[in-house]
Amino acid sequence: MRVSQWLSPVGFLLFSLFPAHLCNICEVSSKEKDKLALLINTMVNSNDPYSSIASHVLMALKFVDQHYPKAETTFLNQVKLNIMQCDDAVTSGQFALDLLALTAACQTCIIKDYELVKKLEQKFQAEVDSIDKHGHPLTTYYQLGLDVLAICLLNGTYSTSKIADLFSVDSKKYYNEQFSVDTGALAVLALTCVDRKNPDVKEIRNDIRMLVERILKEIKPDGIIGNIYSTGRAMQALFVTSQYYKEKDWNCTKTLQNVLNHIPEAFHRPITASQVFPALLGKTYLDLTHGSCQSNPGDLNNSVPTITESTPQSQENISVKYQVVDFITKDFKKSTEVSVPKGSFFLNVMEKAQEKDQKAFGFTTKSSEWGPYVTSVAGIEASSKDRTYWQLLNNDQPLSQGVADFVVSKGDKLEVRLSRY
Ligand code: B12
Ligand SMILES: *[C@@H]1O[C@H](CO)[C@@H](O)[C@H](O)[C@H]1NC(C)=O
Ligand SMILES: *[C@@H]1O[C@H](CO)[C@@H](O)[C@H](O)[C@H]1NC(C)=O
Ligand SMILES: *[C@@H]1O[C@H](CO)[C@@H](O)[C@H](O)[C@H]1NC(C)=O
Ligand SMILES: *[C@@H]1O[C@H](CO)[C@@H](O)[C@H](O)[C@H]1NC(C)=O
Repeated sequence: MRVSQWLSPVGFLLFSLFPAHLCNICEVSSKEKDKLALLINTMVNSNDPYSSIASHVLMALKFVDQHYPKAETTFLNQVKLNIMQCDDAVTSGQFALDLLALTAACQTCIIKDYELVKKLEQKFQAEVDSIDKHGHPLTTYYQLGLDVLAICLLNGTYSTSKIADLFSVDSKKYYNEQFSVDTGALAVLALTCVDRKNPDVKEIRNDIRMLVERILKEIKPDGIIGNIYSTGRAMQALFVTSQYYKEKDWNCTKTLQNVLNHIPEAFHRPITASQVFPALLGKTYLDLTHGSCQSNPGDLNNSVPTITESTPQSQENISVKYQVVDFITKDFKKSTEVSVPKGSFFLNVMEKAQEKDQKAFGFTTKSSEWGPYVTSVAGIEASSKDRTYWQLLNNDQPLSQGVADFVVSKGDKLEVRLSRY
């Protein structure tokens, strides 16, 4: 059922196929159409040089009937470059994303000619070997989900029993204090692809059932699943697994409405916009191999609506607490209180503390598609080799945003805590 052509008034033609009984949105207000257009705008105007943005945007644009030749060419070249580097440093998950992006962009010849699926299988095998040897993958289970999804969609070879075993629900894989909805949802998509190509493998279906059950438990009263940034991925997982739960278990309309309500402010980065986008059209990564690869010039009208947001300007200062804790050795703990202008970010608090005491609060960051990633504090470096990271918390709760995105409030008890993952 074609539900709507949401964006036609602004010149976009978007075809959305919601699973009819789950998320039957027949009326979308013009404000919401504008919001989808805003996400597209954020994606196509990105000039951040990160290959994960390029691949995610190409995947998202697959579901838009409108073409953006300039952006598509730039992103595609970036993906090709990343692939042709043949760099061992390209992680398995990024390589998988690149292959999915090539598929979305109808570049299947490249995949065949350069035997890229075989290369991905090798990278995936290296992850599995690491699990056998060290008890954890080279990267993360999230990336293993990307690997299996791409290998499966591109008809690579794999053993269903090994995959069932790999994604079985146990704490090491999906929990880092909390259940990772992102990781669980991606595993569901990967396992569902495998299940569709190899029906009746009991263990695969059992994994899916347990993961779906776990994801349903993360639905908040307002419809958000996990946090706002995992909701799109979780929606994709629930779209393809409706046989595993009852209609009353998930009010899809509520979830969709709430995500739309968070546009634009929560999705101002191209990476967040492109990750949430497919679900808002009722699409999933399993649809990447469907649909035509013929170009459809459509009506080229790129006028983009703007939503004006008033950001309150105030001179008021607020005071927050801030502490740095090495939770691994328990050897280091230092706290302070700083005053920052209202509306400041976590990063501003860290800078203020650093000015006061370079030794205790000095820090370094590395830029990424999600903004700055905190790499060291007080001279203590986090390391992916030791699987440690500087975790961000407020009032003892882990944050769902990075230091450059989280806005602090009066009285907050902020913390950076060296932790394991
Ligand atoms: C695995 C993972 C981690 C691992 C990364 C370990 C590793 N070496 O791979 C660890 C546990 C370290 C981690 C940490 C954090 N993460 Co994280 N992480 C993920 C997850 C599940 C998968 C990332 C991935 O493998 N991508 C695939 C590969 C191919 O892409 P990549 O670009 O190479 O991935 C790198 C970045 O994603 C980066 N990264 C991971 N998380 C974050 C968060 C921030 C703010 C930054 C700047 C970078 C970053 O680490 C990856 C490896 O280098 C994503 C979910 C998602 N939707 O992407 C969340 C996610 C990206 N993380 C998130 C968050 C909030 C955090 C933390 C801020 C949590 C916290 N309270 O401390 C911290 C970062 C703190 C800091 N030091 O600045 C959010 C970001 C939301 C947002 N709008 O910013 C996401 C979307 C999860 C969510 N739904 O909340 N994360
Ligand atoms: C593009 O669409 C907008 C909004 O519908 C319209 O006002 C404008 O005239 C169109 N521009 C062109 C070149 O078609
Ligand atoms: C994978 O195999 C299926 C069934 O044989 C086929 O329809 C599909 O086109 C193949 N996909 C790719 C990307 O090769
Ligand atoms: C689902 O949520 C929407 C929006 O919050 C609400 O209007 C609707 O009544 C809910 N439907 C069901 C079946 O609970
Ligand atoms: C807030 O702090 C700044 C810098 O410390 C200072 O210049 C300003 O006067 C303060 N504003 C108020 C309202 O106290």
